[in-house]
Amino acid sequence: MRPPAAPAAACLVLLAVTGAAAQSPALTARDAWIRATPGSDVAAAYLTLHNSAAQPVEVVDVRTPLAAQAMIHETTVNNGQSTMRPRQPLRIAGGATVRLAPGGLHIMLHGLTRPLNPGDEVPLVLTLAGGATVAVTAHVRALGDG
Ligand SMILES: [Cu+2]
Repeated sequence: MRPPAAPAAACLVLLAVTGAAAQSPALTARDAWIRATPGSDVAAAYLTLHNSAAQPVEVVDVRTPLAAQAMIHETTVNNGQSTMRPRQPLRIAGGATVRLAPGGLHIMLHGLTRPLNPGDEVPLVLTLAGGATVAVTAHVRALGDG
């Protein structure tokens, strides 16, 4: 005979998971924008991230429906040579604000599904370690505008 406690335990686990997902993450994203690059299927997105919790958070994934791939990169200049490399997962210390801005950290968008024009709005979804997501809308600016 099956112990009657098993289905009740499964129910409790399900409730716990649902409760965790409903919590709003400690990370906020704002001032998101994208530099339009005419004629290219790659673009860079910038934004400001703030972690309001005491514990660090990690951004482990970035997605947008308008690009085949999105990933956090960091540009560094060595001996006058500019290179960029993946910086994912991106760790944000408790209470810290991290700016993704031209010349440094950025979200690289590869394989744009259509050209981005100034004024367009592009949804971005950041996934944190643990599974919480943060959605933000990036506004497309013209090249040389910011
Ligand atoms: Cu890049």
